[in-house]
Amino acid sequence: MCECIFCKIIKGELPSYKIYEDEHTFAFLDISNDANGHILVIPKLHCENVLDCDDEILASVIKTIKKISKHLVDNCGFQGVNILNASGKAAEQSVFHLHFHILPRKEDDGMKTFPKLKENEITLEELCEKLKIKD
Ligand code: DGP
Repeated sequence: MCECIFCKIIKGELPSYKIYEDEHTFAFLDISNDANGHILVIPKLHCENVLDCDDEILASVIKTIKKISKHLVDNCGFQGVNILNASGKAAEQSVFHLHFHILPRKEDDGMKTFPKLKENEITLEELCEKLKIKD
């Protein structure tokens, strides 16, 4: 039996506030009840995060994220969204069923959803050499 809490939410074995559902995806309110409507979008097929997610399933999750984001802006009085994902323990993922957070934003909401990080000591050129995908 699957012990994953998000799988249980999809199956209705745990309660949730559903925002949207289609064949491959499910969206519901985050339990934290913060950020004027913090929404989680997940695939129905279990995977841990973006690193092991099937490409087509991931595409359907992104499509649902766009649909909900447009709805928030077109119909719910928001002017933008932040879309966040943690993939892996090192990235502070806490529930290991792929999920994207949607945070609806208003221009004057005062929320700080992007961390200001310390500037690197190595140059952009060095970083690019280290990180780029080589043919
Ligand atoms: P992350 O840290 O990116 O893995 O986010 C996990 C999110 O999942 C966190 O914002 C809280 C949310 N969450 C955890 N358990 C539940 C639950 O049982 N119901 C709902 N609706 N959200 C949950």
